[in-house]
Amino acid sequence: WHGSHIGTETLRLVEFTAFVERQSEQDACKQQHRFVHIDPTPTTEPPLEVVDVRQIYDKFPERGGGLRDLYDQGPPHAFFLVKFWADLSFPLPEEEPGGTGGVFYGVSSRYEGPRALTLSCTSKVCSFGKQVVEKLETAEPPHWEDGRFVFQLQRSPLCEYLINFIRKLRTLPEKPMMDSVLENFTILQVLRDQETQELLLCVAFVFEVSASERGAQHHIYRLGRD
Ligand code: G9O
Repeated sequence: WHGSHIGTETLRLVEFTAFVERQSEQDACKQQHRFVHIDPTPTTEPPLEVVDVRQIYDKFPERGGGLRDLYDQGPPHAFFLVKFWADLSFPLPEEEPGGTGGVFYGVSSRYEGPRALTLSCTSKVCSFGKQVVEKLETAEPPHWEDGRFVFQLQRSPLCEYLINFIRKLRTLPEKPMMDSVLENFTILQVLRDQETQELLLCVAFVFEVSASERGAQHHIYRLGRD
């Protein structure tokens, strides 16, 4: 499989966003800031570069369902790496006049594929390669749209660990300090067919902060092993 996006013949990631939102008291509308974002990719993009999965083993648990075990079980073409440059430059909700009310941290993602299945998503947040939070979610039942099934995990609340992590990160004065903290912070997501437990996608996320004027960026790689 040599596409330019995160996906296989069974499941493809269409969109991914982690955001903070607050209700504005003046105009009663929601203001959203995206920390990270993956847009639907045009199919004209070049094929993805490959990163050797062994280079990132130590950033995740290896055994007991960790990255090495998962990759051993395969299928290898379902493994991807995303480097995010997160945009943390937004006014602190806490600093807004009127207090902290109405702040929501969430993640929304969308996938598509040819099979109607029950999609489960496990997320492992890791610090120094050790899992600190694990979350298991099930996508909404898929709906049929333009000849394929669409799966959504909408507005899943970010866990307290991640909210506190982002808040603390933002108190650091310089990008290099934030980046050195982020060197030891990773997230692993595994998507499976809930009934058969077949692994459909495995995505490893690593992070830096974006230079403030550039906004959120990302780069996607395939994970390989010769
Ligand atoms: C620099 C930090 C940016 C944070 C981006 C967060 C990406 C979120 C990926 C999904 C994680 C879900 C796991 C979980 O526990 N959610 O609460």
